[in-house]
Amino acid sequence: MGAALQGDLFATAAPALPPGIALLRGHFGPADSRGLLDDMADVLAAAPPYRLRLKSGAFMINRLTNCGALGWHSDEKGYRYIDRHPGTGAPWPPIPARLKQAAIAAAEACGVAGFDPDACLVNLYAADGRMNLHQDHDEADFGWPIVSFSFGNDGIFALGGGRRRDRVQPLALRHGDVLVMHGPGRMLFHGVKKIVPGTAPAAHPAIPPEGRLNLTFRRAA
Ligand code: MD3
Ligand code: FE
Repeated sequence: MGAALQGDLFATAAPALPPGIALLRGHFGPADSRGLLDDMADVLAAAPPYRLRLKSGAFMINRLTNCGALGWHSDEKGYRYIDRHPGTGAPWPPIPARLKQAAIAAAEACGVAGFDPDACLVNLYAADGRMNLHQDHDEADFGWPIVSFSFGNDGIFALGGGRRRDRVQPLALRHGDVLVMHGPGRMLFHGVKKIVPGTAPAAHPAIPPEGRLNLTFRRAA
């Protein structure tokens, strides 16, 4: 093999993901994606996305909502799962059957049997959306995975280690991608650095214009 070609291969090879993090690149094709997004549009109508207010009084940059028996929320009492939309006072809408089944199937494809999500956190990123580095630790049993679906513009995801100071590796999460965090991957620090304009293959009413939609399926209780 010529040196130049070998150099190219090394330059373009995707960096290996740590154990417990599985990326199913382009898992959902255009038709599947559209069907799942149509279901999400119904969820967004029943449970309007809202901004969390921080203790400082400032508002978080992304909007969020939930479906499932429980939904992630934060207020003066701190971060936790609650059973109602704080604005409407109504129970969160159920996780649409196709979405729930797709999350279970994605977990199974990564070797996890018996995943039964009771919460789906819906994060809506505008063009300037981002998410600070954090761990997800409000769930009852970290033995269950988190399954993430991405739609819309690419998000430049930052995947770190078990400590906040560990170095992070960038990873583009694209329309139709699925990421599964399990076992040694479950408690890694992670965040979203930026949204890349013009990278979404198609617009959809459930995706913020020029933005990104991320769904994370969790076992909260
Ligand atoms: C890696 N959301 O909602 S999804 C979150 O793109 C969240 O909206 C991001 O982090 C987003 O909490 C990332 C992918 C993800 C979710 C949970 C993880 C990656 C993870 C937990 C451990 C390690
Ligand atoms: Fe997270």
